Amino acid sequence: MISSYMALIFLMLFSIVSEASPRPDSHAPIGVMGDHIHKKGEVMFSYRYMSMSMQGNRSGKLDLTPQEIATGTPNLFAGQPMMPTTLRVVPTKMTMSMHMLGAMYAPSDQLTLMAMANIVEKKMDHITFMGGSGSNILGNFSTNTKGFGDLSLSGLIRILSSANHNAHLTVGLSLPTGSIKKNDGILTPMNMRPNVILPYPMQLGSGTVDAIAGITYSGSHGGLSWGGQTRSILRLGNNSRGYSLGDEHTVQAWLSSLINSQISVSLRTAYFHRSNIKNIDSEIMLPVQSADPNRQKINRLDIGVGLNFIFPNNRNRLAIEYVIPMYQELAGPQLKNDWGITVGWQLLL
Ligand SMILES: [Cu+2]
Repeated sequence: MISSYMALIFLMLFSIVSEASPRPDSHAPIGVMGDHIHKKGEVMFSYRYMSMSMQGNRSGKLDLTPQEIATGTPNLFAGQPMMPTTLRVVPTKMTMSMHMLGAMYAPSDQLTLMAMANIVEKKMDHITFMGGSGSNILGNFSTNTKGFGDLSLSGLIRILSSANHNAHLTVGLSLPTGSIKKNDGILTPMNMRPNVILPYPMQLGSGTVDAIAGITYSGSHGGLSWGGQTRSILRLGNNSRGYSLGDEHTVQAWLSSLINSQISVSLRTAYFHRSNIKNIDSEIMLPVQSADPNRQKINRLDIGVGLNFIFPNNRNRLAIEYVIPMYQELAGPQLKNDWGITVGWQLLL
């Protein structure tokens, strides 16, 4: 009799513990930002390292060679002094890496506050074609930028909370802590090497205060979990150099499966849209696609595979996700996304 009571108590304790212990898939794949909220009083710190690579050019859905661009793509600045009629500098590859630090704090069960800061490093490789026409190559050069990106501050507001379904709204601001005046040396088609303000994709921030808005849902049943998120970044006005980057919208969904109580694997698909730049930085005037405000729009569908790991103490999480594009349509020519990887560590205090 006593032993069966003991067994019952043990069973109850065990079930309470296992119910209370978080699952590795209670966080979305690590490439998703602001995917979860916290219980009152919880504090979480996170570090993510993101690396992405772009390679080759495309206009619309058509791939273009550097020679095709240098001889066939009109230069926005044609007609101005020293300006060729076609683009004569062609980006061939770009890499970007980012160290992202995040902090979350929940003043109540309904509200989680989140801050994210990052350090960005970018590198772009180019071919410079000789003179105003033809397909003779003058040389190659790379430009590099590095520094703080924009700082985001958000509130995550719970709108649905049940055993298997959760949802929250995200409202926030991105503050223009990233530079929009980064410069570096380039090689011009006339064989000069001036130091110039670099084209838009090499800058580190938007220069504007941006609104962040989104909705996130997540659910689970048995060994499976899933979720979806929409997230938009809306530029408020023009920046100090007179332009505003295109608004960005992401719509995504993911599915995760438990391997055991510590490890889950995930599959994610994300649709990303970015508009062209409005207005222009009057000092960014080069015969290169990246200097054209109307060659910035992106429609892209990505697919990602990931792994989440939660340490037995339930306080530390490690996660990794690898993403490749399935489809991309670019107001081009623009460099195509090739792959991206995110590795993250999250610590619940
Ligand atoms: Cu968190």
